[in-house]
Amino acid sequence: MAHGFPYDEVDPLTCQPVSRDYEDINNTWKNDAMGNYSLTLFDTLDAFVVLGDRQGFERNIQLIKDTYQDFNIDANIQVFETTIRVLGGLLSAHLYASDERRGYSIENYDGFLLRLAYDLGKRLVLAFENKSGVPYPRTNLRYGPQKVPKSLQREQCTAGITSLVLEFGLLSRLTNDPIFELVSRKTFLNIWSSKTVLGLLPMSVDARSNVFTDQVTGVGASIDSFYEYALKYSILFDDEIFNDIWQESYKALLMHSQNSVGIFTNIHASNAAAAREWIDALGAFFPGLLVLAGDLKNAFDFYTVYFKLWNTYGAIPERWDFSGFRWSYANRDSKPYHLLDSLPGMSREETKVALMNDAVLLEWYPLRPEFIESTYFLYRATQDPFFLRVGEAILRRFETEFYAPCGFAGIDDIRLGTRQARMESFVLSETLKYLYLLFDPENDLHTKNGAAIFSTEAHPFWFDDKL
Ligand code: DMJ
Ligand code: CA
Repeated sequence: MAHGFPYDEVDPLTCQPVSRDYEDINNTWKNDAMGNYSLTLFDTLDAFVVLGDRQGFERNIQLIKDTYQDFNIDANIQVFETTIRVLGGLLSAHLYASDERRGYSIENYDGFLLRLAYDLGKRLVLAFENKSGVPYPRTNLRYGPQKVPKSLQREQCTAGITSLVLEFGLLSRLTNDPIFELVSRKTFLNIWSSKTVLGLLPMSVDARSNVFTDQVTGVGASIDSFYEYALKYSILFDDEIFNDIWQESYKALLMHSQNSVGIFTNIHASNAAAAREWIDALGAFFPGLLVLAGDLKNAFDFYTVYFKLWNTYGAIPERWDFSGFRWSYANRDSKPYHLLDSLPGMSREETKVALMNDAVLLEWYPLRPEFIESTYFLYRATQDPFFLRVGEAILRRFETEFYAPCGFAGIDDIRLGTRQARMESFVLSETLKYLYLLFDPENDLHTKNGAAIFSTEAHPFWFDDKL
């Protein structure tokens, strides 16, 4: 806050504020979550609650009140990112500020966070005014989606289309304005109705024509939160249709995508043919979701693969090629370090080189939360101290390698250890939140909250008719 506010982020290495300039914000796809709207602060409001810092919570809410009357900002933003980070942050903070049962309600709170969320929602919902039937990936907060260059409005993905439904659903129910839930739910159900005979959805979509651009599917980038929000929407709003979608789609994954060591691998959605033998850092959320679904065995099997990656790299590579490796679960319980055997015909040394040079397909690690998130959920479900030790190893890396003068810096190339001049908002909103909660069994969120569900950006949501 000292160095970054009111900008979106702070450069953890130089302590300079980071924002996209006007040119950048209107033309490029990089740094898509930014919007010149104090991104990190909105994304982090409920983290103060998690830390038990009531004063910080109130102080920053007041700061937002003094700074933001609306989102009338000339910025081309990414609809999914703004929804999960800013709208989600606002909704969660509003719930805490207004609900006396959770212990963080604010005296004389006038509901302005919800009004701000409503203002943002009305701007975001314009993205659905696309005659193709799927939302535009981007919109301009002041002028609407038509202002965004057409070249940036083509590439959509299944996650981007379907995972607005939790935040939009909650916004509708809290404001009594049905439009948000109506359009996002309808779009979710529409795309689900175009699933293949195997019960799977491809993940790349052309937003102009609403056709899938290829048949590849998996559980990581571009489709991850489709699965997540099918299940979480069904739980938050007690919705049977969404529960059926979760059940059916997960069954299809188990049947066609899971390989013999528990990896959910990429396949063709129409015929289950193998495709692209890699997993990505985003897919590491899936074990945590399986905990919520009550499938601990498959959660642990898939988790173990990511655990091995963490042990090898001290990070999770953004994308990692597992073809050619021989896996063994023989010593899983006693020696989880030895899960990945050497490559056939290779010495230990050669294996090391292969792991470093060949297997890493995308080499960065921006301190993403997913592996930590699954560690947290597995610990909550099993109370197995193994997960605390994993958490400790992660924590040590934050205290040393990732530590920076103004926050924590991601890694540009995990093979070289070069640092990123970047701390994305999810580092505070998710990564450190899950890490903190892992070591805080008495946290209000565990003891006082009753049933709260984490959004895909780790914002606690709950809903009942009393709100
Ligand atoms: C976050 O914005 C969310 O967790 C999202 O679901 C995936 N990408 C980042 C974290 O990796
Ligand atoms: Ca997520």
